[in-house]
Amino acid sequence: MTTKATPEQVKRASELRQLLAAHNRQYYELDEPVIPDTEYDRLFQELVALERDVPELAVTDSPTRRVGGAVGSGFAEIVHGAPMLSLDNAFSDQDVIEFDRRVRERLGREAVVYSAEPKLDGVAISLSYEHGLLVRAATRGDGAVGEDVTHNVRTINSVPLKLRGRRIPERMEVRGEVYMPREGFLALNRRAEQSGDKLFANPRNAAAGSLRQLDPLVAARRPLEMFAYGTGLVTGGELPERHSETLRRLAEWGLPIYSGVAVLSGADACLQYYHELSARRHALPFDIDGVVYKVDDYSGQQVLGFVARAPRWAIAHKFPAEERLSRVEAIDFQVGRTGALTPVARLSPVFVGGATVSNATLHNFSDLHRKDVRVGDTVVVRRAGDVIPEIASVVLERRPAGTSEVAVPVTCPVCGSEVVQADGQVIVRCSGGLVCPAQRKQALCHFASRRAMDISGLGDQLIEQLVDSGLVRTADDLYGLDSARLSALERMGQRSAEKLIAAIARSRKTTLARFLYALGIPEVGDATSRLLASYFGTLEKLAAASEDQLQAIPDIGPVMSAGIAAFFRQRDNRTIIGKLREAGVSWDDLPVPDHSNQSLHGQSFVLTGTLAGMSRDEAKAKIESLGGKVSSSVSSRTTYLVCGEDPGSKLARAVSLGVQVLDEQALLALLR
Ligand code: 9MJ
Repeated sequence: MTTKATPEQVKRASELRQLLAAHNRQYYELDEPVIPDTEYDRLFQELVALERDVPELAVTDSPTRRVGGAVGSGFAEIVHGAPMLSLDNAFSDQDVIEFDRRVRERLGREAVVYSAEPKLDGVAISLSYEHGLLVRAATRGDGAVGEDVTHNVRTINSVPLKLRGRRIPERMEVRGEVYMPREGFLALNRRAEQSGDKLFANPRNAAAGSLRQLDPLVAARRPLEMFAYGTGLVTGGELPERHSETLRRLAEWGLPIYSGVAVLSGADACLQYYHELSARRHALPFDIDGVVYKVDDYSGQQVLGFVARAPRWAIAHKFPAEERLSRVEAIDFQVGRTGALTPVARLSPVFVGGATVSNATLHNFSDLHRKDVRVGDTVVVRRAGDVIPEIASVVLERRPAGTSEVAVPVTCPVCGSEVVQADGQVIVRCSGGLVCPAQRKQALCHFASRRAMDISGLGDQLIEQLVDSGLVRTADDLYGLDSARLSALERMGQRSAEKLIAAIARSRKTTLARFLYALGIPEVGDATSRLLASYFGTLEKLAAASEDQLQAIPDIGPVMSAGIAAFFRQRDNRTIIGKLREAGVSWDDLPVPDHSNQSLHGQSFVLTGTLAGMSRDEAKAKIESLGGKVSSSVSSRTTYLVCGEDPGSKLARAVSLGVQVLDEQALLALLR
């Protein structure tokens, strides 16, 4: 029995059709989506469900029956030989298990073999080859008719203009995805930012925008790549009987095929592939948004056929969304260790990238103003991998009336000191220094952190309590704490107080490198701290070094030298260092290298494998202190390859180039 539509359902279906049509146009024709894909999917699924429940709502021009957008102006139309299908989505393991059950039932098989492939997040493309020559390239368009983008696709290096090998069909449509590797995308946006051009929201939009350039010279400068994942109409030749074999054949003919395609039996194996790839996705050089499972044998595919817009023999298993919509409830300013103010958006909690997010960074004020984020805005929140959640963009269409631009604060929100912005710099700083409790708290967190003084049990919350209660003002105060005063703090028992005191006591014995890092000298991270420690050997020598002397050290530039010299000139810093040493913080000084000896000047070293007596950083610092250079790859200009335990491929390369190889003993002899 079919139900009759209620007036509300009729109204909602019409709203959804209009919304989806508008978003389709933004996405496919203008390459400028305003909502995340998941939000689009949600609206789409809502319409699918409505039409399923009330079939009279499923009008023939519903967006649920179409693939993609219309053909944009400026491009010739190309009628696809076989329709370019879209894919149905699975959002959970359960969805995949049900897909597999449906497939098995329809095919009457106990188990089905699938091809599992990463789902590239790019632009679908159809390449027409005639007698092995590329004659046309078209976008998907509406699935039946696409846009002619041959002029641009010809500029993509990975697309063969001529196929090689045997048994190439006379006419063949190759289907695949044009994408932009992440690194190329970031470089493109960096250039756009420098020249004041519009930035692309993500690599997919950048790829789509590049393909739709009318001038192929523009497209040629864009770092586009292509992977092939199937075929359309094929005549005048035969393809194998299985999809996975076709992929292999396409690779033999010179088409780029993703190397991680797997042939798997059953849903469990598919899910395992999915979860493994999901964990590795951010290590790939390009964006993928899920995994595609396809029934591998064409006979099975034929039996299954397709419904409105997607085949029944394939499904796209999507990774959890990395972009979701939320509302900005407030914009606060966080004060960092060096006083830098960072705007932070407080959001209505949203589940994104596998976690609930209620704060998102806006990086700095120029980012905040470029994106023009305001309180009350609906925003796209992005959380990818381990990256801190950020606001990708504002959905301007949903901005409520009466909002205003966020102003740079004139005083520090924590200590009330004046806020300063150096000329031409994006960073806005609180001028309070040690007066500012926020800066002191951050400095203490850094001081106690694992790579600094490594005081276990001294975390953010406890530091907050210690500073607020007045027990600790600067790092040297930590060494004067006793368990009686500590246990007076809320949530602090006698035992944990004693444990903390013991951890603080243990941290007294440290290394010069750790101590330097713990001081939080502007621009000096842990690698630079190690370099400075091995170069100067003692704190006194470093503290007495002039800017010029510092700049003479390899890898230390003018900004860093100025920062280091200024740090040691400051009285407060010298006082705190003195008090820390009085409190018993100590380390063994290192032998001071003789920097007048530049015996390795002009020689280039590459290190491989593990050295027994020193770390790579130490070896690098020693070589550099004698005037030598250390680089990461072997070339004909390399003087020596230093080879430790378990060397990598660099050894073979050095041998083949005739580069002299040194073992650790030989290196030590040279350093002496
Ligand atoms: C992507 N986007 O990587 C398909 N796709 O197959 C793969 N897309 C597809 N297959 C049939 N790997 C229609 C679309």
